[in-house]
Amino acid sequence: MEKILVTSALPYANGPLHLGHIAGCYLPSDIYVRYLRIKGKKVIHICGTDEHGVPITISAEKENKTPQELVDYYYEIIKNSFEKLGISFEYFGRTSTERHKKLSQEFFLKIYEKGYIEKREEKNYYCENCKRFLPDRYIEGTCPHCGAEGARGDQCESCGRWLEAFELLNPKCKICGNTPVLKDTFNYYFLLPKLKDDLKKWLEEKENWKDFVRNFALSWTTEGLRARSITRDLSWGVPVPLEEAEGKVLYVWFDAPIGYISITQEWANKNNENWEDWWKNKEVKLIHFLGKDNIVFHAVIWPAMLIAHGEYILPDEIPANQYLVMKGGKMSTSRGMALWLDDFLDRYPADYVRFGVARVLPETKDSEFSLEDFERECDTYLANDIGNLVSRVFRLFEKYFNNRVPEGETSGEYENRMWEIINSKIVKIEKNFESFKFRQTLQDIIEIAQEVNRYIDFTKPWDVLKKDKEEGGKIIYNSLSAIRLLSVLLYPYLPFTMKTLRDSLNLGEPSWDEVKNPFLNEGEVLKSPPILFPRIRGKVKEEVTEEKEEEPKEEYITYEEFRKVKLVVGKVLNVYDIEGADKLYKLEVDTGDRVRTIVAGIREHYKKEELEGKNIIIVANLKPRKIRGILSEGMLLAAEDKDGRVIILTTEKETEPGLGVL
Ligand code: B3M
Ligand code: ZN
Repeated sequence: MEKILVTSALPYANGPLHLGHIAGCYLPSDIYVRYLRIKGKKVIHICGTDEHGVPITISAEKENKTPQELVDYYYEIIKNSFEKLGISFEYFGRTSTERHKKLSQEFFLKIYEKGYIEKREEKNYYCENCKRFLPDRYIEGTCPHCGAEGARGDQCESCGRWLEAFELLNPKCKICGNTPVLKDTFNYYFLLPKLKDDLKKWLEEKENWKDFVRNFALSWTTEGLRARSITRDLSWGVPVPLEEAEGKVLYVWFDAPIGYISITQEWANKNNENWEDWWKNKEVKLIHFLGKDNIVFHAVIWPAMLIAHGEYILPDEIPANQYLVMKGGKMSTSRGMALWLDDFLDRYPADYVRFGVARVLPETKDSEFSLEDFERECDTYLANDIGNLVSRVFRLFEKYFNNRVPEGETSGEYENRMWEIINSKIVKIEKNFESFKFRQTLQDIIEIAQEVNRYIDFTKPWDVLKKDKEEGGKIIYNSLSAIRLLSVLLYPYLPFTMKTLRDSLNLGEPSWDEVKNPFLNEGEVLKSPPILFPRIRGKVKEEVTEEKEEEPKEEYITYEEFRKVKLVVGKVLNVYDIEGADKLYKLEVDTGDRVRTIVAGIREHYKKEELEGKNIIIVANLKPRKIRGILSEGMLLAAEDKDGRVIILTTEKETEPGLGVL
């Protein structure tokens, strides 16, 4: 059986997670591994905290903790948040373990002995005020490539380039703001140019990678490939395993990816598995999920390390994502600017958060997260399209069949149509899951739910069941089976609610066989599920429909649909009677663009002079239609009170005709 080793970038244990992390890496990887498990693949999902390096020591200093205290603290926090969000790792480890230290040192020594690492004398920045060397992130300055301010001594977040501290323009000590001086020291350099040809060849084969990932990596093999320092004068980290190198540790980006292996070892050790069956097995597919600022390290440096080492497999896929931005910029822990995951999990159920983020996954370009869209989409798709579908079907199922699955033909005019549409979507969904297009996949799954709703709207089981139980049972049978299908397809996105739904269908872990054949067993007794997706905004619709259960469901329109309605202010110029129509007036209304004729049924309610000169609200883009031989070019808005009196809507203040209505 195909084995797939999936990793998610190891988050630094220096702060809580934000939605940018989730969108960039952890949600897509979790959707993917859940899909693979449904497909029956042998998969392990490995992650853990990255606990070394300057990001940790800087945060520790800021929070007045030792680095160890800091990573212990954030390891727990991060692990818990992932659990709450339902991110399913086979193992969530950390890089401060003995095992990790040992493996990283072995790795270093092996490629050192093979001649890929070289000691070099050099000058490093030293802060005379703080009396210390200033490795990478302890220095900030202007990026020499893109000119961004606040570029760090190891990388510029703006253009994503890996930097050396000495390249920065106008360098400053991050701790005290002094301009540092250069002082003699030595470091160990990873001789990347030696691996250039192998790397290039390996990358060129990756034709199906996302363009921005492959191109970014390839450009490195042509331009940016030079020897890089992989050690630091720092006391926190994995000590360089050479006597002459006392006081030096490995650069965090050297040891962090090795964490994927050491954490797999940890998992194997605890689960009686053999880690070498994964990392030294050419049959295994290795997939790294990460955000775009980590591409260089995973698509260039890490593969180079692996090639140099020689015993391990190389990544097959790097489905990196771009950034999720809030209005105003990229989220970033170090800049304290973010939508914090834990805040969201306090306010919304985990599946809502997963759904909201999945809708805006930055798969090919940066995407923006807006709270308003998030809430609206949860109500539109989760509460209406999916939640209400389940409740409307179960309501009838319970009432007419006492929850016992009726016999049901699966063919018929409407059934054929529905299943045909569903089946063609499934082909697309499967393909898109395989190629990491989780946003489109979710859209297609929603469209399946909408199709099932349409099927029910057309067939009207609430009417049919009153006259013909068998025919109505058929609609219920097909709808329930489609719901079962949805419970599998949505599982990667909404694991908590789909588990609840599947419990009520007497089903356990989902499997792709159910997608091929979703039909339920006749005679089986199911349980009615609770309301799966209460609305976030406004009243819970389920309560409303409960009362008038045999009515067709109240139709919601989306904001996009509503926006198509063009409402404008119109000024009534003249009002005429229409012969032979004692309820109608013909109005001439100035709508800014022109004078329109509108026929309206308000003659019994208004005198002509009450209307003339009034500002009223017109639906301006309603298709013109003839009423009593007169072409009416719009509709005026009015309210009706309980005695049947009609009251036209006007503007509160005098306005110009043609004003758009918000
Ligand atoms: N800790 C960077 C980050 O959290 C880094 C990833 C390591 S993956 C081996 O963005
Ligand atoms: Zn200083």
